[in-house]
Amino acid sequence: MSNPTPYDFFDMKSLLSEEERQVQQLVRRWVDEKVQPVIADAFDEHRFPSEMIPEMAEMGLLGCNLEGYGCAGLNNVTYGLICQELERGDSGLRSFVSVQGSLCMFPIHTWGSEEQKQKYLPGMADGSIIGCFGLTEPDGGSDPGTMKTHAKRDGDDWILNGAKMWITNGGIADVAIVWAQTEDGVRGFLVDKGMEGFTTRDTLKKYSLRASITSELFFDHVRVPESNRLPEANGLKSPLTCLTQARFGITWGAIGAAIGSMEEALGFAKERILFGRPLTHTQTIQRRFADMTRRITTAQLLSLQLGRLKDKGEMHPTQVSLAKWNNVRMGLDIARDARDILGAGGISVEYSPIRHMLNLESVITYEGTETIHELSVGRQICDGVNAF
Ligand code: TGC
Ligand code: FAD
Repeated sequence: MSNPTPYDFFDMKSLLSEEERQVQQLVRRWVDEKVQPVIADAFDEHRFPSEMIPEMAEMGLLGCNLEGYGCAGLNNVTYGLICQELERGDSGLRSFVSVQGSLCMFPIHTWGSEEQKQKYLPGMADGSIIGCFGLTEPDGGSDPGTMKTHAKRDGDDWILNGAKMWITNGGIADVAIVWAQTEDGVRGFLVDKGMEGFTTRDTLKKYSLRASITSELFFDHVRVPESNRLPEANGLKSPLTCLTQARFGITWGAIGAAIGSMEEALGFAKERILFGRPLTHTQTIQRRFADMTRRITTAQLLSLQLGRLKDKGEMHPTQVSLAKWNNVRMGLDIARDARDILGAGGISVEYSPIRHMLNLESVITYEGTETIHELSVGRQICDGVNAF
């Protein structure tokens, strides 16, 4: 019997395959060597470190759980572990990978024509084509069914009008997956950068996800060929299905942010001498680290079982909702507590918890707010009654 360790208290490692462990180690090492030394400055400078895209692509992280077209074909648990390690670095990197893989490559892979798959997927896997996903609009992201962006058929083309807001990667994207209302319901369109009438504007002065690009997208009579419509995407269910993929990764990513925060605070508390003894020798500090360990461990086991269900094709969207709600709340609470344990130093970007905490303020809002996930779970257990 081995001693439980802080960040793997229930020996989750033993539940992973050799391949899952190896990929996790690879990404962890890369984050420690390449991301940790520079990410605080990138956050401070409000800069997405796009120079890291080729390296992430080289490691096979983009669209890693998809098959073919240059994708790595890894299982979903491995995808989750990748998200965890990236977000231990910064939510901005995990966001980039979530959007590229789960929100952009996934719909092309699932509902695209063969021509679209050949045109976009290999380039998206090797990082030469960047995608963004436009669902949210200024009038209320929680209720995308009321979207105003619309596309009208005009011969062999569609005419797209409207606007999207809060779009990750928008300003650097080569292609935007845009969800629009049509006479036949919601449909998905591949809007290429440079199409006439399509413009973007970056959202500046954010206090969260500063190492990530967030933008508005504007469509003013953009002529989109029918060949750029996702032929098999049909109704609001399609974008919501993409969200389920990305939310799954977020449940793991939040664990990474929590671990990153706790590592920093625990290292500090062991060294900080107050009242003649290290902080870790006091009862309340031990209780706080014990509580962090309890919550991280619970989240790890939740996400692992979710991943095993997903790999068997048995994962239900409301299970993802419960895990996103639980794990992001856990990550945010731990980041805040770790920030406090660091004392005044904790407000400096020199330490990671405040960065994780600020980032998680976005993560708890995007991909469905905490309330939306609570109501999704509530609806599931209360006979499907919709209380939204
Ligand atoms: P509702 O009637 O519930 O559903 C319509 C149809 O969709 C199906 N469905 C889902 N399918 C797959 N996954 C899910 N999560 C699904 N949720 C619903 C549902 O079964 C139904 O199918 P059918 O066959 O009966 O037509 O729709 P509703 O209008 O009542 O809305 C439900 C609600 C509130 C849960 C949904 O609108 C919602 O999830 N709202 C939150 C929106 C959201 O999360 N937006 C995120 C935008 S993208 C983003 O934030 C990216 S951040 C990326 C980053 O940087 O990492
Ligand atoms: P609203 O929907 O206006 O919600 C406001 C408040 O009302 C929230 O607290 C909410 O929980 C609450 N609320 C809503 N409905 C109810 C109800 N029925 N009962 C009680 N309370 C309710 N979107 C994309 O499409 N693509 C992206 O790439 C993307 N990236 C993002 C990146 C960042 C950094 C951020 C912050 C957001 C991003 N989003 C993206 C948008 C995100 O998905 C939305 O912000 C989110 O869905 C919430 O929508 P909203 O901001 O309009 O809030």
